[in-house]
Amino acid sequence: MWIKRHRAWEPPESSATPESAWRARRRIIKTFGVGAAVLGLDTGGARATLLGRLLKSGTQGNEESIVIPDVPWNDQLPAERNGAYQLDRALTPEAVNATFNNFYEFGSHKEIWEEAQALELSPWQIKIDGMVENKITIDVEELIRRMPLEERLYRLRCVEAWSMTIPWTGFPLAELIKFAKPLSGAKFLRMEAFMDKDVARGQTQPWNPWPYVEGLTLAEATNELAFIAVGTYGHTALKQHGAPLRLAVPWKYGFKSIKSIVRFTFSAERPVSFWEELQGTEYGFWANVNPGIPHPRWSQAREEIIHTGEKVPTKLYNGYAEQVGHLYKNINLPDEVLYR
Ligand SMILES: Nc1nc2c(c(=O)[nH]1)N[C@H]1C(S)=C(S)[C@@H](COP(=O)(O)O)O[C@H]1N2
Ligand SMILES: [Mo]
Repeated sequence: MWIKRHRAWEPPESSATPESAWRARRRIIKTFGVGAAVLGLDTGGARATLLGRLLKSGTQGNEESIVIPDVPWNDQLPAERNGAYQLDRALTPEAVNATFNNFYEFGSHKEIWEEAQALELSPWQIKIDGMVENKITIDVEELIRRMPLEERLYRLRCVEAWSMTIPWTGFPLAELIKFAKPLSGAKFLRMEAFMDKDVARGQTQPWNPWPYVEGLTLAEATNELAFIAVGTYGHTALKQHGAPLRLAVPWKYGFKSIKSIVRFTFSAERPVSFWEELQGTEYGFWANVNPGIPHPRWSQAREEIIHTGEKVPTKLYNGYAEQVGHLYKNINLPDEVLYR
């Protein structure tokens, strides 16, 4: 039986069924008149079919969701593609990616693109602070103009066992770190998203530890794969993808890739991330993709490629072991900590 009562304190991402599945299921029940009691006895197989149906029905895309923000740095894009990052599958159509998002500031379901349009991108200040030489508050436009932009094709694997592929435009996080000049004692980078209850209704939910926070070790943050995206599909990033600045760390579960960042803080202490604070045993600080380490309540062995309905085996580090595997060789932590 896969139906699980949603408790008010519990974030949707910690439930085996994403919020949108509940809504889709209610639609299915309405359409076909199937009683909840009958569905309550569903087997795992029926669950997979139902989730598959949701992923397909919820991911046909909507061209209207592609609203390119009108910002002064639009002239910086597109940028040349860095061919070093190849995909083993097709790019997800933009209308699909732009319609199916996780961005809890705007709601705990997937269809937040319209709400997210309320985000004001300009002016947008970025604060760099903590253990750095160059403590600074800088306009995002100035920062983007200073950074070397390129395009990269990355996979994204959500902990909810679906995946997509996205062409990001942006710059290596290592470039921002070079600009900040961390002091020798700095070991971690904490990133914080915007906070504005008037714009983001999700932030009025008192049970969530707003603002959204994420963190990396400096070794991870300076790895070549760690990328700050300012664009998607060759233009300025859509608001629903986390404009104006969003992290892309494709070897980690999607929740690590924090959207709409306003602050980078360097520290000696490990920061506590948003999901870790909510449910640390299920969504930890490390969150490296590993098909062999299940989430406490479901398997991570496979993933559904959204829009295609195709289910494929998940790869260690989401297929990026060559770039990041060495980072974890000498870390003496249990697998349930490093990969969850
Ligand atoms: N600020 C913020 N960043 C966030 C989230 C969020 O709710 N708020 N959700 C995360 C999760 S769970 C995922 S899977 C990805 C989804 O990115 P996408 O919507 O661009 O595909 O964003 C991540 N970054
Ligand atoms: Mo996610």
